[in-house]
Amino acid sequence: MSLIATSPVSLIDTTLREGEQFADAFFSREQKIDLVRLLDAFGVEYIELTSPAASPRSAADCHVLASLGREAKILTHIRCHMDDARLAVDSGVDGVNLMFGTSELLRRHSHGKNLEQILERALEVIGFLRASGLEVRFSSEDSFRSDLVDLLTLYRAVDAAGVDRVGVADTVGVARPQQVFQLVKTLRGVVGCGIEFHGHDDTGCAVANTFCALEAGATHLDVSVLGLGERNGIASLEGLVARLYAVDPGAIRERYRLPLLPEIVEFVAQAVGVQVPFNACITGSAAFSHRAGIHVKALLENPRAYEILDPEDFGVSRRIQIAHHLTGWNALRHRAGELGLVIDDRQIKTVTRKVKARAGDAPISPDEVDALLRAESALSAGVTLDTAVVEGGRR
Ligand code: HCA
Ligand code: CU
Repeated sequence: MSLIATSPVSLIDTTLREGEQFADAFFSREQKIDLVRLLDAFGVEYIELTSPAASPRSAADCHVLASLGREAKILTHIRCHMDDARLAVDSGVDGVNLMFGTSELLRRHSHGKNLEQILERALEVIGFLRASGLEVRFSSEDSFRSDLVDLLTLYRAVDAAGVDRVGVADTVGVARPQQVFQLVKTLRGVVGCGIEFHGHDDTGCAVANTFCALEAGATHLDVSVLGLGERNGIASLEGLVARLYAVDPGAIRERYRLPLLPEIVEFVAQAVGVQVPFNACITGSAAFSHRAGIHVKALLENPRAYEILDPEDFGVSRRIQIAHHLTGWNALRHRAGELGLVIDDRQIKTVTRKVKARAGDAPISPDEVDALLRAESALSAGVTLDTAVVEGGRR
């Protein structure tokens, strides 16, 4: 049994909280509703929203989104403060993600509180939220630059106070996968509640760090569509889904409606006015594009040779490039088959030589390659291309 099949991992999509903090993001109420519906249909277990304390608009949207029929639980992300907690309860959400800055830097420059004061405040807010019947998570902002003893003291105390989970946040994207593994593993031995991980991508480690947290015993993983968030964001939904699928495709196919993923990514990209990056996992334009002759030869015999993810599971197609000087004859034979052409291997090799020669000097288009294949095929039928076209036209 894989890690994923046996562990009760939940995805917390925070596109509508962390993602709202992305430089160019603006979500209208209608877009928020559509996105909650899409994410819910996809099957994420939780959706996190901006705090109702952030603005009148956030408060109003929180009410509306929490009242939608859905399977996913709705969380709101608030400061560890009674005023914010009251607003969260009033908004009708299922749970609250609380956070407090614990690093020396944040204590000094943000809220100015010491450990005792942080704990006192946390216990008051946690008690209130639990009494109101909400799911509660307590997280320490900037966990990796916080004192380990302070951190564990705090987590132990909030665990004893009955939180559903504690959160580890790599707020500045400084953590390395092994560090994440070690901290979460240590924490796993200290608290009995769930463990959430939230990782920023400043150094390109967000998905790896998030996956390492899972391997070390985390139960809840934060993601956002396209990885949107402060600065260059956090682990992306599509990246983490790819990562999990690579471990256990069956379990992930069963748990999530994978063909919805490209639609969700495109929807969010349009909403915030960005292009889906060409190299985004699963959804980027080049994610299933194959070029080199050696790759294509093996791929055509067995796609698994060069694909760890099956594009069909995500409702997308693989693209075999035929118009490049790296193109091999297997790709062209495959293309001829798609075009329904009668053409033998010797002729395919002739076309391959022509493609390599022409495409070595300047880019050529797939249409030009198709035309070369058609012309060669027409030769074998004993007619010139012009006649073939005319005869085709008469049919
Ligand atoms: C931030 C806060 C946060 C919180 C994460 C969490 C972070 O916007 O700075 O509550 O788990 O990265 O620390 O997103
Ligand atoms: Cu964050």
